[in-house]
Amino acid sequence: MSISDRDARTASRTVPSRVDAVIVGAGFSGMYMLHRLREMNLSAIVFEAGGDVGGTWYWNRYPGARVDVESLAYSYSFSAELEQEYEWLERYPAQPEILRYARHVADRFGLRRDIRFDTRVTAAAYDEGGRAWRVRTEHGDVVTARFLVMSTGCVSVPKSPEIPGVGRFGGRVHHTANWPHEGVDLTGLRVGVIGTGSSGVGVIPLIAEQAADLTVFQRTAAYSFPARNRGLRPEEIAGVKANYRAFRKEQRESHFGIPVPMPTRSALEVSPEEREAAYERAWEIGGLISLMYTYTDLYTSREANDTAKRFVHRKIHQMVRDPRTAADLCPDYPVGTKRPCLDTGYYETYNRENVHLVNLRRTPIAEITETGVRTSDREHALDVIVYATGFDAITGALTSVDIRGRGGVSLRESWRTGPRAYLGIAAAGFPNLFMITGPGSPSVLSNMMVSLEQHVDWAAGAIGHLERNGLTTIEPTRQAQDAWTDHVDLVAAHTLFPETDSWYTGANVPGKPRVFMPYAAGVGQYRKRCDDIAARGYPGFTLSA
Ligand code: N01
Repeated sequence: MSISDRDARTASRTVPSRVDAVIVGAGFSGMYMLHRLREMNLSAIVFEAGGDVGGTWYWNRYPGARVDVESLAYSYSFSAELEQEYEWLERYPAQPEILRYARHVADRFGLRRDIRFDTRVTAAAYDEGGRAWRVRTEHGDVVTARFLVMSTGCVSVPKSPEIPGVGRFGGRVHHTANWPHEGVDLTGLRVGVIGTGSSGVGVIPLIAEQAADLTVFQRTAAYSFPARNRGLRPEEIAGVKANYRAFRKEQRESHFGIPVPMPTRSALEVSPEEREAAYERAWEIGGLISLMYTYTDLYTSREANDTAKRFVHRKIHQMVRDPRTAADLCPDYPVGTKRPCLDTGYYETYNRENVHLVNLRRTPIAEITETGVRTSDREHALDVIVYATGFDAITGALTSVDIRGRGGVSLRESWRTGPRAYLGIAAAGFPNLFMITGPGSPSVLSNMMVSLEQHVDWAAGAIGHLERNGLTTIEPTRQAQDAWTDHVDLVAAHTLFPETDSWYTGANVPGKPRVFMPYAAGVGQYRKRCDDIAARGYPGFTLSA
């Protein structure tokens, strides 16, 4: 057990009855929020369902779990000392390295003393008379706080696989988002993986190396780009560290929170040869956005997107020997409209003798049985089922807490037809509630580190504004919230995103309203807008004394 583990477990379970702020979640956003509030001499307590800091990186421990943004960019910018002293090892670090970073930050800034681990927040109700939130936990703690910050993350509520017979299977069952801390030995076993999003694409090549036999159950094929992961060279680390301020500025002003040159031309204005060469170069560089950043219109024009789609299909056919398997692995939707995956050897894994792909579009799963998975044509006998079936994303963690604002109105109920949040951070009827990277903000369409720092800074700025001006509450007007929600929809409507069923639109969760949730105009533009609103004294918000 590491020192961090020990500290986390022995941390005091004393819970103050009153604080300035309750923060829900001790992932990267909750940790930074705590740090910011402390700097402002405000008291805060963090409740965290997991046993340590790290959020998504605490839970998602499956083999192959890696970040898809480069480490030197996927890191906090708030402390120059932290930036300089921390040594990243890989371009795209695996889960243990990122968790190590989260723990380092918790230790370095002494965060754990204000975090209560293994404590899930169940409810939060706004008391209009007392102008405070009353927050309840699963252990019966009740804390009164002026501010409630939901740092609950965008992919933190695993989606249950809605397949008949799920509870019947007699073998071992694992979900990638809740992987056993002690690891899982799959040597010599018959394993089935259901789901081929980022988690499936990450875990499949490594399970294939261990298991006697691996069957992949694919409903929707993923676009996966090569990660080209490698160790970082000392000179490139030194180069970024020497210029970190300029690098961070570029990140903040960029579209995705990742500094890369913006494309300037349409995919349709160049010759096929030139286009092919550009896509080849992007494929060689690898990473999440190289290919999607080759031309200006890959997210907005079907015709342009089709050129990239055909390129990736050709690549898949080059990598996968069996033509039928290769064809099954080729997605039919526009590239990039579901979150693309990054992989190391994903497609090549299907050339192994012990790996079989089941195309669920052709032979859907009928049920899970005691001994395996029965598809429409046959039974697949298994020892282990791994669900890589994703998350109730973006809103799931917010609506899983019973949050009630003015008049006892429930956030869950008021979002029944889709989430509504001004700037994606605050909701009308819920004073002093901040949702870090909430629906209607760039969130998952960006480097989350950049977006969560910006939201935390903005929330801290708003709280500071109240403090300095003797005000008690901040709350968006319904009019501003409606206008923002319409604007988010309008921006999305100019892109190809809403055309594809994905967790961005809630289409992966049966019964969830189908709304494209992230704000697609980019983090640079979004930040300007948020800063402008703060500078002008928070138009669109009601501030009360
Ligand atoms: O989840 P997903 P994920 N029967 O929703 C399938 C981040 N992340 O955990 O598309 C059969 O993408 C589902 O099929 P379909 C990243 O932002 C990052 O993989 O609904 N199949 C799909 O194939 C990512 O995008 C990293 O038809 C079922 C898969 O399960 C996000 O988290 C790593 C099914 C779910 O894919 C989510 O990724 C991991 C059913 N009943 C995650 N239900 C990195 O940074 C679902 N599926 C590298």
